[in-house]
Amino acid sequence: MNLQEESERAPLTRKDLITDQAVRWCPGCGDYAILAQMQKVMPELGIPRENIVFVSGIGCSSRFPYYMNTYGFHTIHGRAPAVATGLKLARPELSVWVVTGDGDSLSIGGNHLIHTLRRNHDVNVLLFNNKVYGLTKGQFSPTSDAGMKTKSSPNGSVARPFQALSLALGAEATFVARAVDTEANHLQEMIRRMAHHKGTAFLEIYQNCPVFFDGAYQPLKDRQTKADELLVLEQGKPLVYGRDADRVMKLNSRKLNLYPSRLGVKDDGVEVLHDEHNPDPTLATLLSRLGPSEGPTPIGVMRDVDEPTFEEATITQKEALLRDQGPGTLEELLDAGDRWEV
Ligand SMILES: Cc1ncc(C[n+]2csc(CCOP(=O)(O)OP(=O)(O)O)c2C)c(N)n1
Ligand code: SF4
Repeated sequence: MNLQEESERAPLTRKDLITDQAVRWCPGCGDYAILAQMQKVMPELGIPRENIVFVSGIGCSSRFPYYMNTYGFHTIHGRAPAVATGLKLARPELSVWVVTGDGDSLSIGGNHLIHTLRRNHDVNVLLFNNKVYGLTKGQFSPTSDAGMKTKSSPNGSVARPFQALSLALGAEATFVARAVDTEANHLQEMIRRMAHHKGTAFLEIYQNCPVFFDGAYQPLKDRQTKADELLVLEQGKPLVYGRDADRVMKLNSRKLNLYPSRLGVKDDGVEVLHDEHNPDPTLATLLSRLGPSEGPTPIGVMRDVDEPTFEEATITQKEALLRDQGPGTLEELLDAGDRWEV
């Protein structure tokens, strides 16, 4: 039975998406949890398997396409967005997913990522952020905390870390969200949401590398602390968090920042309602700047706005040119314009 017949016959199940490849991640790696949630959600989306493609760069996370029983490309370091966006332009009917690490996408691939986000290609980008280079054995990455000691920074990294979501919002990405590998239901919901978004959907997943930077996100995961450390964003709701749901992030309009306060307490700040559909990315950017020293860490959708995709714009332009000028030939194209002999 070929893939086409198979997809017409029965809806996909989680099992259909598991490959016969031995999974080569270390025991306890956060990548397993992300793979499991992807294999769970994908069948619900109702996309035929032959229309799904996972594209990765280089790194531990970039082994992902081997483990998804769909089409896939394991490409070169940092270049997954280039392959994925070319593929989507040539075959707009495909569901295209990029899997990348913090080193892969923010260091060598930084430029490719920025322009994918800026152009609003209709692809889904999953950034597994473990704050370290896993595959090459634990060097610091663009998201490593300042002062972090690694084999390549034995005296502590002196660089200021990148905030991946601020970068995405700076490029005015149309869908920007964050999840944590161990928050299974929330992660599933984020995968569903991004799959339904038209345009570049960017999801940063906090992923634990137990071998080279174990516990990078422990306060966000620990049962004792996570209610006070995580701010779960909900559309139209105030930025309330804490185990007693009595803390709130308020906007200080003088300093233009968000700061932790208590519900019911009167001070200089104002409570804001979260609006992921706000076309202005300013408030989403303030959220993306929060981290352990400023208050809780937001997870969920920071921005989800509707804008034309690069594919739509390109296809519309091509159709208009074909209507006005006809199909033309390669010879006509080569003979057109200025020519000179060297
Ligand atoms: C052109 C090139 N430069 C450098 C490397 C070495 N290299 C392989 S993976 C990697 C970083 C991977 O880190 P990250 O993207 O954070 O992924 P992880 O392994 O943590 O999932 C580097 C520098 C390479 N493979 N190719
Ligand atoms: S080195 Fe880290 S990121 Fe890579 S497979 Fe092992 S635990 Fe996972």
